[in-house]
Amino acid sequence: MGVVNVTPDSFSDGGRWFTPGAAVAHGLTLLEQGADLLDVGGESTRPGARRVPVEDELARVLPVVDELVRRGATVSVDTTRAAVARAAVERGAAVVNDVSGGLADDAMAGVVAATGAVYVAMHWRGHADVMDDLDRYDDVVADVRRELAARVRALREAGVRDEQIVLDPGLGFAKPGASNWPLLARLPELVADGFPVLVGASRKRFLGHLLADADGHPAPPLARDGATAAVSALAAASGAWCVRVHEIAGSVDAVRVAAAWRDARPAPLGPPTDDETMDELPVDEDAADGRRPQ
Ligand code: PMM
Repeated sequence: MGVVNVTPDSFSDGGRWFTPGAAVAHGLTLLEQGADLLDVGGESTRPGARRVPVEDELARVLPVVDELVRRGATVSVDTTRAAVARAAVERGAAVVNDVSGGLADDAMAGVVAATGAVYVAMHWRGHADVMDDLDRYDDVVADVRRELAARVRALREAGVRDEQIVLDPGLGFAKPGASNWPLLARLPELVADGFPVLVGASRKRFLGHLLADADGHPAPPLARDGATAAVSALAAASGAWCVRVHEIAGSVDAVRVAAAWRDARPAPLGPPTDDETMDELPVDEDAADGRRPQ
């Protein structure tokens, strides 16, 4: 999933694709580089960011969705607002990517149920201006899985079908640097919950801290793409369904490496048959002598 931020202030690429023409051109470049899906967003979720009025979000997003759909792209709309989600899906967006998992707008689940769109429910605890104060966890992986399970229950109650749902651990959202790593290292636990999983690590602060210079200054966002691609490879190898990234080429290669690696694995070993037990393995008597229990 390639990111098309139509915002003046995103932390990683703020303002670069702010006009509809620039955003569409950028989206087409990402497609050429191998993106399967384009995520169009009109509201920054940068820590501390203020909300934009819904009319502004619609005005930013819809012309870009229109044109990318017309050009044949599979489009996702990155929004927490039901009105924006509905308008984008009516114009051909296939996916609603909601960083609030439905918590920011009570009407969202109903719109998702009514439209049948694929819905990415991300783990979220509050808007960008307050999220850095909402970062207490007992066990970050267990807490995120439990809170996502609550979102799944609410979505089902509103009539959303399981086949529509994708889950996302919400890296960097109400999560201080260190707590992002267990969410990645233990991704198979989230995958095992049974829904496709999306990972959005691209250029985030915790990667900047990982790559800090000798004086402790974090690497700037544009210097985090190598680390992002490494996360893409490991996330894909851990069973992620999708990675959301700003720089596509490196992550496309990374995901291909993960797929080739997986495909070259031998089939998993089953339980030993009777004539395959350890007792039946040939023993090198000389080498084994000194190590046999007497
Ligand atoms: N991160 C950002 C925005 N949207 N959506 C999902 N599903 N997962 C994420 O981790 C995520 C997201 C923030 O990054 P940006 O400002 O660079 O777009």
